Amino acid sequence: MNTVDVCISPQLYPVYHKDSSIVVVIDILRATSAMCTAFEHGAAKIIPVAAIEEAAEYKKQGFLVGAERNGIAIEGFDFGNSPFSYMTEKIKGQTIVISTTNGTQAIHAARNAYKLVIGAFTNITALCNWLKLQDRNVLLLCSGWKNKFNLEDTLFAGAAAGILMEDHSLFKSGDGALAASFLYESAQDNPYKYLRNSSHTERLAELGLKKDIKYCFSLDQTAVIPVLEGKYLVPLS
Ligand code: 3SL
Repeated sequence: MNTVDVCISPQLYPVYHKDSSIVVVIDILRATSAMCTAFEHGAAKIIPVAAIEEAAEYKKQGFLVGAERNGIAIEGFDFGNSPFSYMTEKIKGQTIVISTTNGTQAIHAARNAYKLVIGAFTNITALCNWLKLQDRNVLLLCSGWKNKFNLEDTLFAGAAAGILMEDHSLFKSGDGALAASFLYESAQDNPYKYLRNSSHTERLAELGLKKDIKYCFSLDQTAVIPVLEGKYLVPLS
């Protein structure tokens, strides 16, 4: 039987890696939520890059580029990491480049997975329905914060693992999936409130970004599942 498990940090990814697994990269606040939003608003492809220098090279070549570090949009680029900044006609049909503190680092770490897809509360139902049909191991990879555990990614991992484990014939659960699903059970009535003292919620709130946090916890804003093909994220067809 296939397994669903949760890896709480990109640093631990090599320990969890299996050649046959689908990896779901998660950065709820805010990278993977922003990526889903960009596709929902018509972006054709996203090139996720780990290094700012690489993002700057793409900018020189004329690409639209989003770049963020520590929650702050980097000067000289077109977007930061707010999902709202990707709700624009400007990105329709475009290949855009994104570099973020943790999310694009996690994508980079897992880029050689059998298949890498992007997860967020904003695409959770479409993502889980698709994962159930794949007959594959699933690893929910949390981007965390600078390789540390973070609450919001693990909550999402718990929500997704809970959905995948509903049908006991589909997945065996690793302890990471069990722990994350127990955590989500205690948060699900009001995840936003549950997170109010968490480090990145406080960081974004101090930057005046509470609206982003609320949006990133809204369910099913899109049915798009971004998948990595070579260096590009594209909508799964
Ligand atoms: O860590 C990341 O990749 C970002 O999502 C962080 S932030 O929400 O833009 O601050």
